[in-house]
Amino acid sequence: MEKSAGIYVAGHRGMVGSAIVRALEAKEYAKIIKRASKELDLRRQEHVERFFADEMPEYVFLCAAKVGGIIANSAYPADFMYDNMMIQMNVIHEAEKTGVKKLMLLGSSCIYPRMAPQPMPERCLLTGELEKTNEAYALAKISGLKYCCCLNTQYGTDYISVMPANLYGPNDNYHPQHSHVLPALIRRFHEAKDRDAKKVTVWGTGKPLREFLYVDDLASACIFLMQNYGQSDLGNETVNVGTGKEVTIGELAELIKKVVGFEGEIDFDASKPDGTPRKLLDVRKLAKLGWRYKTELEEGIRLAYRDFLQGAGRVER
Ligand code: GFB
Repeated sequence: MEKSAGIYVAGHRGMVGSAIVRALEAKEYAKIIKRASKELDLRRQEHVERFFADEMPEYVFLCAAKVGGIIANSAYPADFMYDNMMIQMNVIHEAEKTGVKKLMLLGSSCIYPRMAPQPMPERCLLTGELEKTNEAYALAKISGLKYCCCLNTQYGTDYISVMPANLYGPNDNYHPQHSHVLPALIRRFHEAKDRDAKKVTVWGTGKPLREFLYVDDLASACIFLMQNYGQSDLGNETVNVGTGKEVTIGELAELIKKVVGFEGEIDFDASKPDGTPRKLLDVRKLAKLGWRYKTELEEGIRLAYRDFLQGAGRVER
């Protein structure tokens, strides 16, 4: 990626897109193209067509997506499927039509089968049933990934995809019901501390295992891969991005409790879904290419809590 190239970051206001913009700016990329969703609705084909014809970006980071935690995914499967399918098909299709040199699609580790071997290598995609709570989102992401592969095969493009572990960090969504576990618990422990509450409720049994990646580390991996990885290197496969480490939800809750400074007890509400029991990414492919994460979980939670405190009052975008 040349420093003067036109680089479109789709979804630049979201947690991932904003981290990629920060990383590109730090590396002095001069022409970052951005559009807020109010200015450009990526679900509308003719709008996307016009935007690509006008701007002619050379590189695209496709971070725009409808995302959410386990309850949002289960409650709004139709929206998760429609919005993500439309955004991806429109953007990737127009990229190919207008000759974008390289495109990166951002997905998630939930695309792999619920009972995949652990840690999950890229090649276990489509070898088993998906986790029901996020099937719609996973199917949309798998379609986007496969559409990139189809274009690479048919038209010789170089469109790649990355599948990160559960992300967290600045600009996260702290909505009490719709967010992911880490920001949800930061908010819940913080509010409990403020109210001098005796207990905080954590959903599920606390036993599922999750791998968490600080979003600035993901952004660094994305720019690294955009520069050092092409679809032909690994035969059209996606690339996992994670730490290779996991914690139980119970352990995560204890860590957040410590960082926030809450002194009461933790209660588990087993009437809420646990979701997939485990989803640890096999990150050997990325390690072989020469990238490793920097931010350990406790340090990352401290940074995320600082972001939460700075944005107090902002709960959902
Ligand atoms: O973060 P989360 O919603 O995502 O939930 P998933 C992870 C685990 O944390 C589940 C538990 O076992 C939840 O039961 N949990 C405990 C909580 N307390 C809470 C809470 O207050 N809020 C939330 N949200 N969870 C999502 C997928 O799955 O992960 C998406 O639905 C996407 O498609 C995303 O892949 C990264 O890891 O279960």
